[in-house]
Amino acid sequence: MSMFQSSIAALAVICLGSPVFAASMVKVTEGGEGGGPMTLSLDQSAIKAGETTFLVHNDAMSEEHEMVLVKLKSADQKIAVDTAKGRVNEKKLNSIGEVSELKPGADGELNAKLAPGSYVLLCNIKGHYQAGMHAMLTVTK
Ligand SMILES: [Cu+2]
Repeated sequence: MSMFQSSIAALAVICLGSPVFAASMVKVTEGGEGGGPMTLSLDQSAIKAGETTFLVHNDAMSEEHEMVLVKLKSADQKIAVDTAKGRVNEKKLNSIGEVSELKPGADGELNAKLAPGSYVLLCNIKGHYQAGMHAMLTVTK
């Protein structure tokens, strides 16, 4: 193979790989210990529609966390918390997917193809939603 041919081959590989780079990536950081305030934060609050990768990190010292991705009917949809259970009722919500049972210090990943709209990311381990573990994400066209 000549130099010319091998550089064409290299270009072809780069072109095939380009859709991967077009996808959005959202970094999600979770934290907080049992009995205290807890956090779920995103590195960006608005992304474009399409393939999206959520990279989730549990920054807690001793607490397990999870991340559930929910599509809302509207940006102002209220999410009811069952206070006796300390959880939201996921069956009443449009759950797109989740990263479950992340050990302290662990990382997880969720891939989803997102349509434009409003989403909420939350941790639904008992008491965690109420302790602050939810964040809004807006997906635009
Ligand atoms: Cu949690």
